[in-house]
Amino acid sequence: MAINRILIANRGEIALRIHRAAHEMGIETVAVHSTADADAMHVRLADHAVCIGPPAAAESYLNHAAIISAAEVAGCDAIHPGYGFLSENARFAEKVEAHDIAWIGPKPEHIVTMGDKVQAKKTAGELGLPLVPGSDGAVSDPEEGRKIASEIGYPVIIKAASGGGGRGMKVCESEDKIESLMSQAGSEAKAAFGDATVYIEKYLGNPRHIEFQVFGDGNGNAIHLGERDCSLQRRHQKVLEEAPSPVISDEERERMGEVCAQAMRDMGYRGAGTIEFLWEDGEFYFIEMNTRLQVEHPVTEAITGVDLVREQIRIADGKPLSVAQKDLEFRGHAIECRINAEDPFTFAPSPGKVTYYHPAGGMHVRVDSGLYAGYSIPPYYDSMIAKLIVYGRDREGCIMRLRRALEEMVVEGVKTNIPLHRELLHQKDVLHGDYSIKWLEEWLESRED
Ligand code: MV4
Repeated sequence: MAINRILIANRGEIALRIHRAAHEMGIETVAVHSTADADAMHVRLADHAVCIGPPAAAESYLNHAAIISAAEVAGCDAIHPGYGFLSENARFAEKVEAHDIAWIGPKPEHIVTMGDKVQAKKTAGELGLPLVPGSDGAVSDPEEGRKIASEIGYPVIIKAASGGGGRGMKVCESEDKIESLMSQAGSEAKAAFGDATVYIEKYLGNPRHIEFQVFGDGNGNAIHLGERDCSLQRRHQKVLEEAPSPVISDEERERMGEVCAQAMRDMGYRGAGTIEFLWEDGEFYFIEMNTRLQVEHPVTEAITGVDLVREQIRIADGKPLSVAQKDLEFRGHAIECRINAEDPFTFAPSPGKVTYYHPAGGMHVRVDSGLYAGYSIPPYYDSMIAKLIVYGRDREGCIMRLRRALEEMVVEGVKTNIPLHRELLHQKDVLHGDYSIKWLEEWLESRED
């Protein structure tokens, strides 16, 4: 049973993050990589490395057979999928388990449920999570859509059941457009996801994106680790995340966190999960649940002291959660800046050779990155090259330290969004925690002139 060797089915900073947690537990690691990633830091540090295919992710990081064969050949007893790629692929998770390899992730059935947004919402409602008012499940004909929309009131939003991450959504302001927007949303969803199913919700005009981190042992024990505020985003890409949210009181956290934890107990949820809410005028509205470790998990680690990847591995190994809810304390404030290799004005990706690299350091400063001087950032994957995570006793102290860390950080040879983060951390609204999901895009537009 015990896990002795983990295959890391991912790349970049998260592959390194998983390697570090494994080695701290005395567990060996096997990196699988594409030909484009042969020189990656996590490949160098892993105990073994297996090249599984060409640069295109579909033929390497998404190649079930190549990854499972590598696990068999290298004698791995567990697979960690990281985020993205195969992390929320239930069929892959099932195959892994069918090969008697531990899947470091949720039960496949829960990945399936939460992957279908209509099912997810139904399940969340049954588990007592507050929902955005809307259709009770899928809406198939325009007549039904018109009826529901007039009941909840315009504006409404039409969403694809197989969507998520903002893809396939249409805002509808008035009844005369509902029919055409429903059919548009349906055909776009069919083209993008092979599933035309849509549902309808009240459109919230100016919400915050607040998500709760949860963890279950798969046997009915579960905890929450507080919330993260991820409202600062551009085109559904988060730019900066923080914990705790500047707008959530200790009482609200305890209340909503407990609702989330109880829901996970009732489900028998296993592993790491994130329950996403829109928050407006003091109310939470469930939108989706992510059945994976998230990019921004380190801000939760900073304020709780819990190593979330270690916890994932322990649970996959059949061990109990290492911390009880009553022993969890939320202390201080943490902010993460996602550092991307991109033009800070046009956002065009900027791959290429890193000629000089100086990460920030000092007290309470964490840089999760596989970057080094001489490394060539390949053009085939996500542009995120580092995460800068800073902790402070309070939000103001955290921001002052983060500004200092951003001053120190140097990446040469490629363009990065470090200048954007420096500017962002001087904006009055950001300093006051006064922002919604619309703030960043509006600020970027106003900055252009
Ligand atoms: C919404 C919404 C407003 N009202 N639902 C976008 C991603 C997907 N997870 C859900 N999304 C939204 N759902 C209702 N009823 C606005 C968004 C949304 C959004 C949500 C979170 C973070 C950033 C966002 C950016 C644009 C729209």
